[in-house]
Amino acid sequence: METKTFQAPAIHCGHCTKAIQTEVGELAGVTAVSADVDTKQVTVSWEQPASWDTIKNLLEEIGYPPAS
Ligand SMILES: [Cu+2]
Repeated sequence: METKTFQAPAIHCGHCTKAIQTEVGELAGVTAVSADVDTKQVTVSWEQPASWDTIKNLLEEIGYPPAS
C-alpha cells in the first residue's frame, strides 16, 4: 500500500474536503482519504488498481489539483 500527503490549494471549505473524500474514496483501490480545510492538506492511501496518476487525474478533474 502507498500513502501520499500533499496540498490542494483549491480547498476552501468543508464542502471541498467532503467532495474530495467522496470522489477519491470511490476510486477502485483507494483505501483511505482524509482532507483538512485549515491546512489544505490531503492524505490518500491506495493499492492496485489505483495509482498516483489515477488519483492525481481525478483530483484535477474535480477541480482540486495537487500542488506538487
Ligand atoms: Cu469549498
